[in-house]
Amino acid sequence: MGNPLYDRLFGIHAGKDTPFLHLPDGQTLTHAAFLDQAAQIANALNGFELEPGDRVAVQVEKSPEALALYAACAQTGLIFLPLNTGYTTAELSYFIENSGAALVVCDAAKEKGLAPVAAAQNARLETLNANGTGSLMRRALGMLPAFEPVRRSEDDLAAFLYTSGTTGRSKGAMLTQENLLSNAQTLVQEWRFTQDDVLLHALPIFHTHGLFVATNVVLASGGSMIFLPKLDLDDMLRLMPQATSMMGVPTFYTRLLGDDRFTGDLAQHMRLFISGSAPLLTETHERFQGRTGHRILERYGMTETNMSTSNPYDGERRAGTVGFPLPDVELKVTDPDTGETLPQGEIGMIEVRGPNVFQGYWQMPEKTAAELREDGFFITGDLGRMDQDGYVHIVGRGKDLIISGGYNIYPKEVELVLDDQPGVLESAVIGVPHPDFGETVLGLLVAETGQKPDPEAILANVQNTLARFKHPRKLIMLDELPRNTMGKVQKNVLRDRFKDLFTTG
Ligand code: MLC
Ligand code: AMP
Repeated sequence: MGNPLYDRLFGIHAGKDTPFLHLPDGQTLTHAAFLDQAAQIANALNGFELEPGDRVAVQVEKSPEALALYAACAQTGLIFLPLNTGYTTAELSYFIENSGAALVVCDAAKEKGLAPVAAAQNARLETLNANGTGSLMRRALGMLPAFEPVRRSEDDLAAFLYTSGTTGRSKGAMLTQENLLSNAQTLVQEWRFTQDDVLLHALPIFHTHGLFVATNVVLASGGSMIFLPKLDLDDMLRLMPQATSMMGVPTFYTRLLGDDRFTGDLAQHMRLFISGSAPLLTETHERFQGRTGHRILERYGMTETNMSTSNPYDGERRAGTVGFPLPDVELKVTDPDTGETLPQGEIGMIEVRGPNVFQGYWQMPEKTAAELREDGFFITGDLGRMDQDGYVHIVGRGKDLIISGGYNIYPKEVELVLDDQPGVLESAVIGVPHPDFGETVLGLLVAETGQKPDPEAILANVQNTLARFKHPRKLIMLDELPRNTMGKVQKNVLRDRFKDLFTTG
């Protein structure tokens, strides 16, 4: 039985002096050196007396050591729970408590704030900094670089990723080893990744895209990555000549196109550009092809399902579509009210089923039951249709969700914070088009009678509560919110009214 996740992604590279991580300073870490480091961390984790299945909540900057911690969790059977580096201590407290994390690993800068949270949870607290220092690595460095992986099966949980909820409470999506492995192996085939690939990796590694799509695909294929801490155009342009492939959210592509140094010549040798996590505008797709000759391959997925569809590697990559369901993934478009499958071509709710689909939300049986049908189909909340050639089009969202630069923001969570601000009677938070982030957050406020809330002061107030990427880019006062006859706020009216706020003038 072994430990399929560890064996098939990491163990297959044991002893190989092949490159795995190319760092921006020119250093290269081999597979063998990376696995040695992972084994040392696994030995350190082993000394913390954790049990397989325990959650390890990790909020650290992107670094080789952070990735080695992921490998070490796989090796020790611990559940890896990565968290956005932008989350505030208030947000982190929820994830740590809700998951019942037994170990919290954070940057030293966050240690003081998190100490009481970890203590309340009886969780151990260790640090890991961007440069690979910290208490965890101090301990790991004294350990043997070998560790016998803990036995696990494909049905065992490997990771929790928290996804925000429509009610404002985040939900921990439980992913098994099989969920991750099956998807990685499918994508290697579909996108023709091999050991000769060098992926330009500038995504964060706390989300599905950067971790389970990009990293797992590279691991499963035996290729290497140019591992950049974040999207930095200077680094990207400097290092692209050494890459064969790139994955990014649409903002990566609009930023590249916005830079004159990004020429067709620079991209000529590249094999593949992939986009996902948010809609890629047809206009971006066409401009990219005009500049480079490459047609970006767009795919669709989510935290709960990993990847579900992809445009073809060979064959037409159709702009404005997310391609076909992946092998082993069933996709249907249903009537959102009845759940009945609709005829091909009609717009409805996208539902998916397959080995990629998660097991449910941690300790939230009602929410799981509401979204994951007994027959295994997951109700994605995305509205779409399948055209006559089988290409899936995402046409909107049935869920009240904003996607800004590939990060998801649930308006309810922001509204709850705005409603609490002095002088505010009520608020509505919507997503409006934005040239850089695709969509951005706009807050509309109604004042209590006789009050004059100060938008600047409110924006300053939300700093400690909400991660920066969730902050409204602007707050606008309204006399009242538009409502329908049922009293429900008509967000479509607001979205229409403010749609040009950031894109013109
Ligand atoms: C950073 N900021 C953002 C932001 N990213 N604000 C809104 N939306 C975002 N996405 C904040 C910064 O804190 C900063 O605050 C200000 O906005 C401007 O920062 P920046 O320097 O322009 O941002 P940058 O660091 O360049 O980051 C932008 C980005 C990054 C788009 C490169 O957000 C990114 O890498 N996004 C990828 C997200 C991702 O991996 N999503 C996949 C989810 S998985 P200040 O204080 O300076 O104003 C998924 C499933 C699937 O969806 O299908 O893949
Ligand atoms: P997350 O919860 O962060 O995993 O975000 C998943 C959501 O991102 C999906 O439910 C979609 O709404 C959106 N998404 C991902 N890929 C695409 C895409 N290619 N086009 C449009 N939306 C996408």
